[in-house]
Amino acid sequence: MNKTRTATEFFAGIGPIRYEGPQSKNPLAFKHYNPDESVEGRPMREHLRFSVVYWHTIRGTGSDMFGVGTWQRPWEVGNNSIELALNRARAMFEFCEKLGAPFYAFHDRDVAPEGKNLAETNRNLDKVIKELKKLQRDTGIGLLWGTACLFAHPRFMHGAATSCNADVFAYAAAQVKKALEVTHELDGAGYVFWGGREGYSTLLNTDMKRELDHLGAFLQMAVAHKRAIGFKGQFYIEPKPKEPTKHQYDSDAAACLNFLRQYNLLDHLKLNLETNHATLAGHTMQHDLEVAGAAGALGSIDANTGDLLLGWDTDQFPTDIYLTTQIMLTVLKYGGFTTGGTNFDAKCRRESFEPVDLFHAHVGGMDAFARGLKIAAAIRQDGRLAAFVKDRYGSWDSGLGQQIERGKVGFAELEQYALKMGEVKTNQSGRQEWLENLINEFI
Ligand code: XUL
Ligand code: CO
Repeated sequence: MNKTRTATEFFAGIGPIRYEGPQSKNPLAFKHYNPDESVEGRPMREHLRFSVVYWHTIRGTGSDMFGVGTWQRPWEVGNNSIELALNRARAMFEFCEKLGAPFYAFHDRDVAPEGKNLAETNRNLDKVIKELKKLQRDTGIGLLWGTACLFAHPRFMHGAATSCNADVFAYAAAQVKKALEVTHELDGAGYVFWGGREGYSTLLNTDMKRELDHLGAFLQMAVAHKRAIGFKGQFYIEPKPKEPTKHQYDSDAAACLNFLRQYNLLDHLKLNLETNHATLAGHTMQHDLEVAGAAGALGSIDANTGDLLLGWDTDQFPTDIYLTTQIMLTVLKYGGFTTGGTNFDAKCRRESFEPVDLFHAHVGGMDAFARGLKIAAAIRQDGRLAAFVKDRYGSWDSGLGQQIERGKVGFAELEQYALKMGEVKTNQSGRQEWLENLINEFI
């Protein structure tokens, strides 16, 4: 640990964070996340694959629409130079190393400043990528996924791939091409497409079919470029229903899957699901995970939580054990993460302005997921929940149900069956209240 620290230490006096067990009163220790502890035959570190985000943790300022930033970030010295970008990279790796997070994630523009033109911007990016590569090598910390920021610059006011302006589509394509190349260079485990402004503010000025066709073509081009450069990482699409636009095309897991199917992309992209996006779509996170899992497309998660009394994307750190239990029940059910992981797309509150608050936030999130993982494993080990669900569908395991599932009967045979039966006499209780009590036995 910390073998790479040479010059400046940005989180002086903090870390490394260690597992001290549930009795510990040390706020900067894990009570439940014990990376080497085996759960269902796999160490927790490999189950959870925690990742820290560049945009909130290193680049966030704590500003909101009513006020400027409040966060103290010792690496933010001087203007937006390459020197500052390199400092931010070192701060990121110091943080991940002290926290014990094996991965990080970034947008291209988080890591290096835009230049006068695209060529200069690409050169800026290359300079910082070189340093990130070195930091990855020195620490063993890897890139969970890269992405391109296609929403902050004014050129993307109408969207990127779905812009009404073909020049913007071209610019976005060039930017994603480069972002894919640097993600490949850093051996990223994946690449995320979040449709930053791919949606509309009003249908009065929008040709929806044309925009969706363009988005499909854009992703086809990305798949082709991935193949051309030999990038083996997993592509993901990240659903979100609104914000910044009134309606985002990738609104939820089901909408994304339908879009991917329509444009022949289902074999090439899985889903990166974010809790607060699912709740903004009117779903639970577990709902969207189940939708993705059923389609074989559960890829990765952006771990955070919203405030259900507020209608926007508050990106809070997850601390709710029911939430993490539900998430891990579904993740384990579908075989766990392979290329994906638990990426904290979350930020401290504006009032939590000290660097140490970043540690409190991540330690809490990691412990909440560790508990969710252990509780989900215990529920699975106990077996009563799974046995109940299996039994509930027992009528499909033999006889008529089995014949229906195997496509052996049609409406005519079923009519004969129903006429003979007279009335259904075999319904059983759904036992929701008992099942809720059962979950509480483990929490
Ligand atoms: C926005 C969001 C993004 C994506 C990456 O709500 O979640 O940060 O995760 O572009
Ligand atoms: Co996200």
